[in-house]
Amino acid sequence: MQDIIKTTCPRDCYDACGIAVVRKDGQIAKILGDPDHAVAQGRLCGKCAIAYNGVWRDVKARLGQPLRRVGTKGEGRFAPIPWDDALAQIATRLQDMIARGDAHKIIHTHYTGTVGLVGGWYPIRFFNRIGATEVDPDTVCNKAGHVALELMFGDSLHAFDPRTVTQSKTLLIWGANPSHAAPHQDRNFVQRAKAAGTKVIVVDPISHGTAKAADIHLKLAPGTDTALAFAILHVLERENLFDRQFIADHVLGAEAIAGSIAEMTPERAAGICGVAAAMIEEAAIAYGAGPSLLWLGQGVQRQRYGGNVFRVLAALVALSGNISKPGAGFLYMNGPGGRGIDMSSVTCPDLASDPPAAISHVDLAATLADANIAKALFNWNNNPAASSPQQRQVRAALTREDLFHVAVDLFHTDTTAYADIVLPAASFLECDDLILSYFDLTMSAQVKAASPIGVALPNSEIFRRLSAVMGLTAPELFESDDDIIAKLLKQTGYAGTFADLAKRGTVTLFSEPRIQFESRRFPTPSGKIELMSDRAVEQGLPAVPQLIFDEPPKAGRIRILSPASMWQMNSSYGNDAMIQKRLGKPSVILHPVDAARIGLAEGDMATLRNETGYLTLAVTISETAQPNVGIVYKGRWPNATLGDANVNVLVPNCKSDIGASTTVHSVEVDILPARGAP
Ligand SMILES: Nc1nc2c(c(=O)[nH]1)N[C@H]1C(S)=C(S)[C@@H](COP(=O)(O)OP(=O)(O)OC[C@H]3O[C@@H](n4cnc5c(=O)[nH]c(N)nc54)[C@H](O)[C@@H]3O)O[C@H]1N2
Ligand SMILES: Nc1nc2c(c(=O)[nH]1)N[C@H]1C(S)=C(S)[C@@H](COP(=O)(O)OP(=O)(O)OC[C@H]3O[C@@H](n4cnc5c(=O)[nH]c(N)nc54)[C@H](O)[C@@H]3O)O[C@H]1N2
Ligand code: SF4
Ligand SMILES: [Mo]
Repeated sequence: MQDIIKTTCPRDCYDACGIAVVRKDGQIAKILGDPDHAVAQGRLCGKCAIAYNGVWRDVKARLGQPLRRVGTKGEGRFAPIPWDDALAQIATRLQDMIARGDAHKIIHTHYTGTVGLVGGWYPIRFFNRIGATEVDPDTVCNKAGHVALELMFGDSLHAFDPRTVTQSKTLLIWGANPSHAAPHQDRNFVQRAKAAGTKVIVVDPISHGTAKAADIHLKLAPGTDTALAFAILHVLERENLFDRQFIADHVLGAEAIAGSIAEMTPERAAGICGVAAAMIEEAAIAYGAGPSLLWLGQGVQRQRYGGNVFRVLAALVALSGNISKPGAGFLYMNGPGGRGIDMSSVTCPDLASDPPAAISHVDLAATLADANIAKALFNWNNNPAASSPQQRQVRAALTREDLFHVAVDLFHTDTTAYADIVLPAASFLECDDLILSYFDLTMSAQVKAASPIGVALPNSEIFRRLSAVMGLTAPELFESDDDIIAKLLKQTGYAGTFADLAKRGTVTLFSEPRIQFESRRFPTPSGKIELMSDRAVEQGLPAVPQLIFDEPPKAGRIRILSPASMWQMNSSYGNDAMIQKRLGKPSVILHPVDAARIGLAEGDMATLRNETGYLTLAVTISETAQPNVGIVYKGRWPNATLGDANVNVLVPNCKSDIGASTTVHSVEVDILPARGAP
């Protein structure tokens, strides 16, 4: 007998595709895109179509039972143990640390394994209760942007409603690559808007698919965004495209950046950014005339002054008045709050006796290396040995024999190889959850379609059981997934039950398109958009956005960008054989000018080296890059790669100016021809 279960992809992806799980006699036969789903339209992206029908359901690759380490740390030798033993051993070690007053020396990292509201967030209750230290997940991704937008608008999680694009004349995509990171929205949203007459402008150092298809591509030098944005503001002012009334009523401190605007002519910016002045003028006039949408990518803020860049980009929105009206606004992400969901009802911060402590991912290596500040590590939904900066230093710290390490994952990864205990998690196909797209304002059901592999358990159940074994009693630690899901559904105002939602897959919570900040009251202290911010000063930041930008790399160095790969989701799928074939050899994409200067031909091996590490890669030559800029896509599994490292071996512990966030796109290296294979 064949049946079809509708569910939803819970990857950290803009698209949140609807999935049709085809089952034969109750067993999963095939995972397809849901033909009824407005975004997926019957197609998954290539990477998920492969991995969900490959490694994700491969019982040999998946973890099916708890394991304890029998080899040295990093060696990857483990022996199975029953759940009771695994949980008892963990409980004993943690209880001992807690009794000694070292609870805050229990460090936990988590992030994008699943973005399900339960699977992604419920375990935080446990860590709040015991007083552990969280490695702030956003600091390895998008924290600088969040903090900057929060300072200026009072909220970074209320974005434009993509449906308003029908009223937009221009769509400006700044430092995002939808052709990789949001492949369905690239087709459905960007290309459809363009076909309907909306002018699409992309600002990006590389010629990715979305940039190539755009009306205008401003291919700026990385790190020069501030100069370009101030030049756009210069043109807007000159062309009388500032919204003077909106500024007078709703913007604080516009006059304080007047000097920078006057100074940065398009001609001057052209010299800094490497973009023709005429193109800057054309883009500025299109954006300023509006109504315009601005899609703020996460790539653009992953640089040394990424927070400041976001503050200047927010000034584009504020001074042109491209907000609070149909067809206008900006998108970083649409958070749960806009759909009525209170995430603290999932994470329960009040369970902590002291405010939960947090550190930056950028400090992970140093933290784990220090026995005085890290006694235990839990990693769940996260593969820091592949994803975090200072890869070599992180992995060296993970060899500490006295660091008690528990890993919760679907697979043996580069990180689990160091763990004392490995716990097998159930995948999204094996438990219910709620998924919220962060691009649009829908809500979707993740629906159990199969039993977990072996004795694997959902993240939430693992932490319920551990709480019980540790003798913890707070009722919040034992709330069932069904109850949490029902509570969250009620918060959204959705009239049905989870079973109703499961039948439909995805629902839109608002029948009419929402206008971003329609009330024109911004949740800042002044109620206005704060270009001038006292709160910034309190955080030790300049009061207003600054005209600062990066110089080109020194003396022949190359700036390496490591954005989203088409074939992986962060490091996920790096262990799928078919995906590995699609990925081909680990490579660096160089511009022909640089390849010629260094003396490299297509397919040659080259070593990238800087103060943090080195990596040998095959050379691909393409004008997708630009002179002085190379591309190494993120996410390879070090242990599946000759040389046992990925691009994060080159990423230093350098923090962004705002939010102590990662700076993966500010990395500079020397490149030398290498002999032979890596
Ligand atoms: N150089 C460079 N590095 C980067 C970036 C970059 O642009 N350049 N991007 C950064 C960004 S944006 C991010 S968000 C981070 C992401 O980094 P991570 O959060 O480490 O993301 P993944 O590498 O996909 O690892 C997620 C892990 O969760 C596991 N998993 C999947 N489902 C489940 C589940 O249900 N339960 C449990 N317990 N585990 C599960 C997967 O098998 C995988 O091992 O990487 C960052 N690293
Ligand atoms: N296929 C796939 N999809 C993904 C992911 C994945 O790994 N693979 N990861 C998911 C996650 S966790 C996230 S956070 C998102 C990230 O998705 P995006 O927001 O698109 O972020 P990135 O891929 O890091 O980078 C986007 C663009 O920023 C550009 N960029 C780099 N430096 C600069 C600069 O100085 N200025 C400007 N203007 N642009 C710059 C890069 O060239 C790149 O094209 O994607 C999600 N979707
Ligand atoms: S990763 Fe994104 S594009 Fe791929 S199936 Fe999942 S939601 Fe869709
Ligand atoms: Mo991310």
